[in-house]
Amino acid sequence: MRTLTRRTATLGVATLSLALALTACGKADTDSGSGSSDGASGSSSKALNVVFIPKNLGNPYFDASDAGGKKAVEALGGTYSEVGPQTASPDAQVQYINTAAQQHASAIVISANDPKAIGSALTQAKQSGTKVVTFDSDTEAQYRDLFINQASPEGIAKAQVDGIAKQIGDSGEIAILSAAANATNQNAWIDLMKKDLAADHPNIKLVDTVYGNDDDQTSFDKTAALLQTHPNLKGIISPTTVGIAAAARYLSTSKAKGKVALTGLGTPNQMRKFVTDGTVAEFYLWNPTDLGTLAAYAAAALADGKITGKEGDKFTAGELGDFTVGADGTVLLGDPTAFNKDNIADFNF
Ligand code: RAM
Repeated sequence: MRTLTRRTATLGVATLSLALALTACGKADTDSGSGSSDGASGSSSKALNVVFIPKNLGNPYFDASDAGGKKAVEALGGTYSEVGPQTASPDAQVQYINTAAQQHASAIVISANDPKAIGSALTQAKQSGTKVVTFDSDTEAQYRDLFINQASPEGIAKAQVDGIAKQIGDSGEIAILSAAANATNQNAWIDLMKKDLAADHPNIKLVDTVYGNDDDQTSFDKTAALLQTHPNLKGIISPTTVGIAAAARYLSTSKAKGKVALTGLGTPNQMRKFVTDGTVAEFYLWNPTDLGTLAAYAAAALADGKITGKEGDKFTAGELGDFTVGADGTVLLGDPTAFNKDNIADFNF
């Protein structure tokens, strides 16, 4: 666990100047997506105005992460807004990126549904002075200033593969229920999971990978279809909070409950009842609220000119402490946590 430290005096000065600039601009917080339109473009004297764009709205994971972002932006005296599409499709975020850039947002914080599809919109935003921070799911590196990574992809993949292996006696058929087919984060984890399976679990056979598009009903239906298509299925890995919750809901009332294991990445609040009723033994996640907090502080440090996003840059993320930019403009939050019946009551997100 990361040691908690207080914000530095330097950041306090930055906070004050941002607060003064905001007062001058007279813009209150808004959830409507209309950003500040003070006409400046990315200079350090500009009021902080950060636009969060999740993969899709109505996803409790992003509700938690963006709440962390809102709190951090407001603690810095800035204006926060959240806008985004209803569906997690590749280019659905483009219009929101364009609007944020036209309104001269200081920074966009975005989780990408596709590594390329939003690239030219982000490039234009950067050219007009808006800093671009990806978090949770990255784009190709040239389209953003920083990527805030929740945990190492290797650690996330291994936790899920070892988890399903433990639950099915390290042998038998499994399937993956993912998010959108092009999602950068899920696809990176799936590639690593396949490698882990091949290297460490030769008796587990991955028979199918299906996509629920981070949509509850689609994920529910795909779970039903998986069980029908693969009658010998022993386990499902769902590396998406939407997918695992929908799959758990399906399993909890089906005759496969307790016979087909389910693990993956979920939020404790969505999964609590399925751990309690025995549908799910264990699943994994990092703290999405902390991820949003870290992304917001990184965005503010970029917008304020305190960092440029190069390797070795250092900044402070409020009570989360100090962070250093690593290779490829990536900042790492920490390790994933395992949730099961012994600890799930301790978490509320
Ligand atoms: C869903 C989204 C998100 C992912 C989590 C685990 O909420 O796909 O990008 O990080 O699951």
